[in-house]
Amino acid sequence: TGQDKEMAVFSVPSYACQRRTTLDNQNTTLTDALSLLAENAELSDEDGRGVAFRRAAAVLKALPKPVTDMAQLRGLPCLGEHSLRVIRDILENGMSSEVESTKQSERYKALKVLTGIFGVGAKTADRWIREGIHTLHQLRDSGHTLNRAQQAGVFLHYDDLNRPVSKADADIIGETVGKAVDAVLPGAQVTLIGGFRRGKLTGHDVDFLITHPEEGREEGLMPKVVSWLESRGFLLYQKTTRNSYLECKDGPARPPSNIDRFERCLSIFKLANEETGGTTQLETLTENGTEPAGHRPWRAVRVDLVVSPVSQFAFALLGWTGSKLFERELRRWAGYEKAMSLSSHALYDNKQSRYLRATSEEEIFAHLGLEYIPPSERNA
Ligand code: TTP
Ligand code: MN
Ligand code: MN
Ligand code: MN
Repeated sequence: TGQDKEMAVFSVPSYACQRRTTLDNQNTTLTDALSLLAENAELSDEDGRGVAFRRAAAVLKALPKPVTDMAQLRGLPCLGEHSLRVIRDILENGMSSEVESTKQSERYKALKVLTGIFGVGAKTADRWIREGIHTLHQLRDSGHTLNRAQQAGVFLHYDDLNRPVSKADADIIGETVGKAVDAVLPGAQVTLIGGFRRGKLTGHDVDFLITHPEEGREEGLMPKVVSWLESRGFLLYQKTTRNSYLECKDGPARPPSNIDRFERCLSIFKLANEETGGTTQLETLTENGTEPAGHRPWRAVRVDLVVSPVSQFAFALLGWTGSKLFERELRRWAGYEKAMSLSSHALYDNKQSRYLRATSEEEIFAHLGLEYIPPSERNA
């Protein structure tokens, strides 16, 4: 029919790492719905379902135009029965009852509130919910002993840490981190990674990768950077984990999981407010009784610092730029299509039984037989 001729037909490769996914998403209604179901599955310890919804959402993010008709989806990869049902509901009825009822459910709402606490993951949240704890008030009244991270997350900085961080804030923090690194190890380099490297305008945290052009000089760097920052009052919280890559049993060969072993620091930064002088916002008390942001000249921001030896820098850069699904798909591609194991430390070729070196992301894509995808197009 004439209508069919007008309708855009899409074609998309199977792996997200073969696609150019910019931030210009033409299907936000559909991808928001699928992402919510993914999040709910992940928070409910159903990772398989979570990944399936993430993959489906990623396919829609890669389409150049809004989907208007189910027929346009014919032949597209990664769209399972369940995801197609959600998409059909939204195209036909303007909404998916599954998404709406998930969003309204007490369990989902409680999971969101509790995992919004720094240091609280799905498992802890689930345990609390089964004890009837659904809100921050109930958590406080429960008498549970919280660890240091969770105390910072609940009592001190809940609202700040759940407010998006802007690129401008990320740049200011980047300058401070740069100063710290330069002071303790001249010549060391700081690179903005994570969502901001992909061009996002806001994020839930700010991520930095630190290295030094001379292999080995980066050893022991993190504690020095952290002391520099701490002594100048830039840190509200920090937990440093040392590099465990060389200690791991099998040696550096094929780290089995996607969890990397770099020296890293999870921190909460104290970011001074940009604006000149007095408070203009009129806030009273925040929902959870912490001091409102408008009454103090700073805000709390989550910052991740990672230190990599220069020999692993390209792998660390690629592994920490994201998106999370893009990373997962790169590893899946490497394993299934190339018989290689990719981590944030190295690329191992199982057929040749050897590591493949790389000093740039471009080289890693080439080793993997993939077209190079720049960070701004890794927003799967
Ligand atoms: P995140 O900071 O969690 O995500 P993001 O920066 O893409 O998004 P947001 O704006 O919400 O902050 O992680 C950044 C990248 O780091 C992501 O690709 C996964 C990777 N990463 C690891 O490799 N190891 C880890 O332990 C963590 C937490 C992240
Ligand atoms: Mn299903
Ligand atoms: Mn991030
Ligand atoms: Mn992070």
